[in-house]
Amino acid sequence: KFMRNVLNHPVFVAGDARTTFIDNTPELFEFNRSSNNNNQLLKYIGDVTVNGFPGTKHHRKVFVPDIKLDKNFVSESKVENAKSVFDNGGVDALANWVNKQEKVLITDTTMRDAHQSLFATRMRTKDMLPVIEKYDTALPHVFSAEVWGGATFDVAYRFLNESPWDRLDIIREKMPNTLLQMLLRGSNAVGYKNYPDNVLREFVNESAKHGIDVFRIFDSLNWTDQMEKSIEFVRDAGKIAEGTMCYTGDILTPENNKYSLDYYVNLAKELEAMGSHIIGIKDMAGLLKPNAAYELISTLKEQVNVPIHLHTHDTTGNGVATYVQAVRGGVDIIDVATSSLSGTTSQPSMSSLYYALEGNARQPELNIDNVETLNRYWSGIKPFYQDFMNGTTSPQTDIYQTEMPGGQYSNLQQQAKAVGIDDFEQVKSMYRTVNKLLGDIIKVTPSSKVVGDFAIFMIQNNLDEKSIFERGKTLDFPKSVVDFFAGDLGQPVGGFPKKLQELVLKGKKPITVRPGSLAKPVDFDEVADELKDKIKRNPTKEEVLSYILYPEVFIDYINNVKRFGSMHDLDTITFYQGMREGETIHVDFKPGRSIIIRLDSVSEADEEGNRSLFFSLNGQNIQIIVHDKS
Ligand code: 3PY
Ligand code: ZN
Repeated sequence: KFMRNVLNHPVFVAGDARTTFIDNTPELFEFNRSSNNNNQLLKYIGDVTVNGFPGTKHHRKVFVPDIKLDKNFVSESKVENAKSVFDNGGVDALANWVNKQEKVLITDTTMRDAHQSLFATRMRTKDMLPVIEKYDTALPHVFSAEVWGGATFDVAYRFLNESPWDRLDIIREKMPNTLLQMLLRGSNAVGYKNYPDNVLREFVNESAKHGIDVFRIFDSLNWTDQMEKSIEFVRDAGKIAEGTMCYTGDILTPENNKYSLDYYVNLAKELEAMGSHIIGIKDMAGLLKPNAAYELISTLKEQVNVPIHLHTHDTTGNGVATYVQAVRGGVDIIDVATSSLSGTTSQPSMSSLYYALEGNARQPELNIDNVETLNRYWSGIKPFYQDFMNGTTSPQTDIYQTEMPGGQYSNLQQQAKAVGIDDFEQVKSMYRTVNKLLGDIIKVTPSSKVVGDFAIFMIQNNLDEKSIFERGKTLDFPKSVVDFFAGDLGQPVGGFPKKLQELVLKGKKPITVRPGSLAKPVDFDEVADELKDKIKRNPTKEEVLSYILYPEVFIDYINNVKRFGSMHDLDTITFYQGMREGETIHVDFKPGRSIIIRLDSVSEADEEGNRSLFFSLNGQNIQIIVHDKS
């Protein structure tokens, strides 16, 4: 990669690569860290030390466990697995192969949904690396590893100072023998709003090029019109399209809701007819009860021909029981996470499931010792992320009533606190009321945000299901609620509640067609020019896409990289918490090459609010000045 970067560099191409080339483009020569890189890194450490990292506390003493993954692995030689079948025979061969497996296959969500659902997607690539390097030989029998998509894209840029594309490249390179899976929010891609079709196509193509094999495609209202294009684009890219239905309500009590067994069977058939290679079931809130799982899966297995892939969250505590029944019903693939990053709002535990199926012919094929070894590693890095944990430590059975997705449980709590609402019970109860007011909709990103924003708005304005109709005319509703009623998210099952829609839209006319069909295609060249102006160089295709999806977040990221350089090699404790006086850290930026940084002291702030941090870097004293924002 290094040689490619150098050889493609415009200066090199122009035949102008004298020694200043190295001085002017230090980022290409990382193996020889320049003092500029080191200064940038110290600036970053200084800034976090003085000003903290959003959402973290400054801990006095942090326990850093000694974690090594070098030993204790049973390496399995290359086996026939989902990836090899797909690479050799394509999608159809893979679907046949999955259908033929007696043992249930698993998807490991540890590096995507697990940390998204437990600690706000804050896991850094550095902490994944040791596992990524061992993965192919440690767990060769998994169907796939979910490693990308959902919130990881946004959070990588916004909080981790990482490019999500680079993360994917690293994973793809080190895990060539495992199917890589991503979560795609249908027409919302990895964002929160609709994008024009040509953006979606480009995004799918680039994701495929960077290594995604399986695209789990869902729509937050289960509106298939919104999934059709994504399925088509994934198929065109030669990859695996997993058209997915979000599960809500309870098929065991169909009289209470519109999401009946028939509803899901028809939806699955529609997704199959649209070209889904696999049907996904996304139980984002953990509402699928064990007997319902058996009913749903066994009926789907009779009614559709493609494999069934079940995803649940363990929020209600019944995840493994649900899986055991789904396995009995004939499910082909199920989603689990490493034990230490499983449970509650995350997926059920991989090893618990393994043992729950002891003596069952469908027990997944796993080297359980390797599973435990990897788990010890994950368990060791978990404390790094303690500040981002959502505080849920036990099953939340009230979710059966609120139907709130795992990922939202913690977010909404923060959102409510930020506007002074501490009573989360009140928020949960209002969430339920609002869902009824909206006509009982599917709740998952971004439709779940509509319900959450609306609930907070109701509490802030002292409204209930009656007074909203009396006072609604004079109120400005939250933007997400207006957009929802305007049809910008698509059409909910059974349509909009008309009275409320009129109240919210105040004369604005809602759309009833797919928003993407109205959106003007993006002119990529034009956007590239605009971006070039901002970043003062030619952007790559991926960068243009990132800018289209998250314009401000992306520019902030570029500015941060300019200011602080790459933080890839910095340990996670220092990344989030900076250093304490007297502390020494090692930054290993290449095997066998490291720098040693000690923070000797931090001065009081001067009149302008600046503090001096006295570091020693490989024995050399360096002073860094940081503005104290407090
Ligand atoms: C996402 O869209 O990020 C989700 O995980 C929804 O459940
Ligand atoms: Zn999920």
